[in-house]
Amino acid sequence: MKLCFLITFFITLFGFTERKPNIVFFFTDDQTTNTLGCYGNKRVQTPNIDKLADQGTRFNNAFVSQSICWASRMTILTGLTGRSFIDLKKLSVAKTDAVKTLYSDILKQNGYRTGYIGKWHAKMPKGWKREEHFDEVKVISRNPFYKKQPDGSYRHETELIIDRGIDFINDQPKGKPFALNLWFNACHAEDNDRRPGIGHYPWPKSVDGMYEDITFQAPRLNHPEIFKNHPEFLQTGINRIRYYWRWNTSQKYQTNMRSYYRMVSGIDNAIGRFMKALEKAGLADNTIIVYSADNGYYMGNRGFAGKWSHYEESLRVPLIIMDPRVEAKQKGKVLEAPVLNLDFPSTFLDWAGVKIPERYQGRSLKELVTKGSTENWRTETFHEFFSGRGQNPAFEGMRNANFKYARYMDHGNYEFLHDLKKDPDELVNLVNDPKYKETLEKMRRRTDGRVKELGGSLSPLQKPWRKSIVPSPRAAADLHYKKDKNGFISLFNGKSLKGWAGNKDYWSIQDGAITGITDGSLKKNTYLSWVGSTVQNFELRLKAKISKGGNSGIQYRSLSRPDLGLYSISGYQFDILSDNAGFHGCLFDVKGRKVLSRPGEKVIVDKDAQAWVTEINPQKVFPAEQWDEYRIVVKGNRYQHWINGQLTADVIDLDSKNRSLEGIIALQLHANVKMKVQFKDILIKHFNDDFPLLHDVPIPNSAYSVKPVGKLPADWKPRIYGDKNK
Ligand SMILES: [Ca+2]
Repeated sequence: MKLCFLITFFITLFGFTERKPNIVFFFTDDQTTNTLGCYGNKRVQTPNIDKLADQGTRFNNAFVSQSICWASRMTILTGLTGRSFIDLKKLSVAKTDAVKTLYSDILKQNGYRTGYIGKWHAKMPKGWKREEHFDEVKVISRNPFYKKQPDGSYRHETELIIDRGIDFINDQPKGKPFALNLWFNACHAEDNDRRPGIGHYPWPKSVDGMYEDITFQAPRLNHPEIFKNHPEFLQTGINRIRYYWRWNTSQKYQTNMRSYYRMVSGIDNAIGRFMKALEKAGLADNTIIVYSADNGYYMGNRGFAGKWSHYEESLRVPLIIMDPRVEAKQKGKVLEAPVLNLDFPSTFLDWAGVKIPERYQGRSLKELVTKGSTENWRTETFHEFFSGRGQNPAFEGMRNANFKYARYMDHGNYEFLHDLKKDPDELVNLVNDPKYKETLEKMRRRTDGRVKELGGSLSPLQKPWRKSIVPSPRAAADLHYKKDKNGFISLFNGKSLKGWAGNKDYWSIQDGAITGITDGSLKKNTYLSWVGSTVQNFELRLKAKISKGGNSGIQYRSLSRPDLGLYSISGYQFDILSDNAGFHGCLFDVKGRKVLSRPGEKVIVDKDAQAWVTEINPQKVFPAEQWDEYRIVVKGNRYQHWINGQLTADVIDLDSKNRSLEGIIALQLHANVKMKVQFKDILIKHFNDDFPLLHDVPIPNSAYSVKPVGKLPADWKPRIYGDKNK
């Protein structure tokens, strides 16, 4: 003992000890490998992450043991798989023993300064304090991704996490090693904001406009038969419901893919900024960088969204480790060895020269990175899922280079066996194929054994399993909301702006109504948008009241326009103008074709965007300052508006280039007008998403052009449709 102490003393005194490396762990949320350049994606721009791969080791077979945010994070913090760290009786909180000493505590005991910045998502026992386990903790969450700064500007969480990370390294005392966790919220969706684009996948400003001109290919595995091949519990689980939030229509898919890619590039940009700061601080040559994600992600493949289930998209994550100290010949290596998130804490401790606790279930990746050697490495990995059990299908199973086995315990042990060599897309279930009988039995036994080692089987499900969705709903917007006896859903609770997004400087609740007020100083139109879903075919009913001189509108099938501002919207509008019978109730296309009808006009918009009046109904004018009943019916490409039962617009839109078949609902507050507008009793009923469109509707020769907006010559006269062909 004494001798030991003396040796340590002399080694320390004469500086014989190896300088301990710093560790920076970039951890993203919800990302598969296929959205990074270094993993073969030619479109996404991730030069800084690709550079890490060039200089480090890229793992082609990195997986998580349980594919969900919190469990993956807990596994890294504890060094244990889910069924080992969890209280198996409750399944929702960690065992006290499992979280008493995290890897960060052990690093701290061994001279490290530890930091945790970003998304915190863990299920710790009562009284557990994260501040006791890291020297510095700064939790930065999403919802919203954009945080208001003291100067009134907004900054994205990705940037804020890197800002604090740079502060951390700039404060680093000389001669002391550090371990810094930078755990992003991106690329997680803002689940409760289902406006495609900046609503659902908010990206940082630094990547505004990127990928704007790209049309994404449809998901590779999107054939309906692939989805239909699944057992009912996978067709009706949350993988399916979120598909309808994100990917089910081309418009949603394109907008959300673009936005998701921006989130990835936003992280890449921020990492580039951090790497420069690390260099500047003189720390780069002794800092190991780790890049990974908490779980994989379905982006439309198989008719799915999210993570959770057993396929590769869900379990596979990117992993890049760049240790600047390794020999040049090891740089840029790609390893096929199967590794897990479970291996991270063992690796961190190994780098620090600290003994890995016996209880840890993962292994150190150190030798894999320094020597590229995978000798005696594991050949199989265990995977499980049991979070939100009862609503999410729980499974357990094993994966090796040739096969994957999974059984869904709460569904009669429904089994999957995939031959990963012959069928890497996992489209064929070989469970009933006699040729694979032996393999199946072996995989079952391996799973049984591993389950036993890791803490045993889960107890049987107490309550019956609950479906989240029917496999193919008739209207995606209908999914989450309670309907009244006539099929209407309420979009406003009469009390708060819950479910709506907009600038709270202008929007509030007064007298039980959504109220927009401006003193005339507003320079750009601002909008309050419904975030619950996009809409396609529907009937919308509401009451509105507008002040004298006011100018407002109800947007539908519209688009977020972050290029014009965080709360800008364009698209179809039911125009509300209190004193101006020339527009009140008409159909207007904001930032597009402008006026498509004037009040009372029946209109057909031809394929070249020209609106033709085919009929006109005289209009009664409704005074300002009174509650009026508004009604909008949209079916296919026909749009009808009513005020107090009077038809004010009836438009058929044949202009396939400019029309919109899906989009969001929003309320407008106009710039440069002093006004107040109020909305209440907002009800919507959704019709089928596949409502047929009208084609080749004949335009009578007597039809005349709709009077445009703006200054017109004194002798302006409408064009006559029949003259067009003369
Ligand atoms: Ca996640």
